[in-house]
Amino acid sequence: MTPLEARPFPYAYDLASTLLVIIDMQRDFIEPGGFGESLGNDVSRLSAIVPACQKVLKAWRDNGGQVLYTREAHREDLSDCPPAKRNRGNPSLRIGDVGPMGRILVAGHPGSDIVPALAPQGQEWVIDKPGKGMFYKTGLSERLQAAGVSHLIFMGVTTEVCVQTSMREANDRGYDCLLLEDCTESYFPEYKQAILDMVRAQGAIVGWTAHSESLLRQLSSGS
Ligand code: C5J
Repeated sequence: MTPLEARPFPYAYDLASTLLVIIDMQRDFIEPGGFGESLGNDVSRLSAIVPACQKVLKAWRDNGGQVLYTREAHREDLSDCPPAKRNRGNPSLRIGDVGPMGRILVAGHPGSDIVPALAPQGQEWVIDKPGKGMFYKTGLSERLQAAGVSHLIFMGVTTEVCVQTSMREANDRGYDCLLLEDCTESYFPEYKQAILDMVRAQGAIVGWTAHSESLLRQLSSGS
């Protein structure tokens, strides 16, 4: 494919060896009543990116692209949630507590679901991760290697926590990573901007960034 218009320079990738990675677009982070709000955040900032993510997801699927979803979700017995993680920050609801959408960040409870507008389809990969990064205790490295994946295009939340951590983990493992600027968000706009700048600094030290329009144009032109 023609390299994508991106920063700091064009991003060359091949659809067959690239995954669209959707990080933690879960009700617990994006909808009122979930974990994000229990930490005192304004979740409307995050829900605002859903339409842009939907457009990319549709175009990617229409082109036969593969999709990987992550969810930050723990086991029922919280054996994969260190007390330090559960107790930090004194939230009004802790991981595992019962909230309006079931137990907070526990797999199988409604809050841990991907928001309906971006729901996974068919055989798309969905992994639950106990940490911020998608490689930690998930077996993902082996799966990506077996599938011959070399490039990862990221969307999701939050930019400076799970998106950044996953992207850095992937970069260290040799993947060429691109972050879609308008398809990621933070509760703190200044943190999002800092991550976009950091990722593409020093000749793409962590990876590339691009506006989703750049990817959509390329996908619709079939080049
Ligand atoms: C957070 C995430 N922010 N998915 N998780 O705790 O970024």
